[in-house]
Amino acid sequence: MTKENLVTERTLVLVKPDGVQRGLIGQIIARIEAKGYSIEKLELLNATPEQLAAHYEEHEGKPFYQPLVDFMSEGPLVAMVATGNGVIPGFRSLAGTTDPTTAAPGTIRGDLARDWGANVQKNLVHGSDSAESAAREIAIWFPEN
Ligand code: RTP
Ligand code: MG
Repeated sequence: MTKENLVTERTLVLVKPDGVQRGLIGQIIARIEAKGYSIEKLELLNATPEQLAAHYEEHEGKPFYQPLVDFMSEGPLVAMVATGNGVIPGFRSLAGTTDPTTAAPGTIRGDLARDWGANVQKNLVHGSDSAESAAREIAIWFPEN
């Protein structure tokens, strides 16, 4: 089977409000495209409480949950569907580890983000962590499909 015949994966990427506010949308998209992934859908929007509750349901009850939802409501974010073989782990790798303080140089978080917020890590991007998460999250942010 050639690479071209493999089923194309989709992942949900968010540029979080800190990334939009800091003017980093273009740099983040450029890194995704430079890696060879494609942007299939893209929208700048203000997240609704319902979208954030659904998106972060796995974190409900954790100490950083409410600060996280508040941070994600601070301003507009960019929701994207990125596609390409291996894009789910591939984008997580491009993003770097959750804490930007220790995220590796060369990653989005390692290069472009710095420290912890008071109660939550302002780490610029979100990427789905599995095929199941991607399908669930794409339906939250692009419900028309
Ligand atoms: P993401 O879901 O945003 O792609 O990031 P992730 O998988 O690396 O991190 P996850 O554990 O799913 O946490 C979701 C987001 O919550 C914030 N967070 N803050 N202790 C903290 O301050 C803390 N822990 C998590 C981050 O914004 C993280 O990306
Ligand atoms: Mg996560």
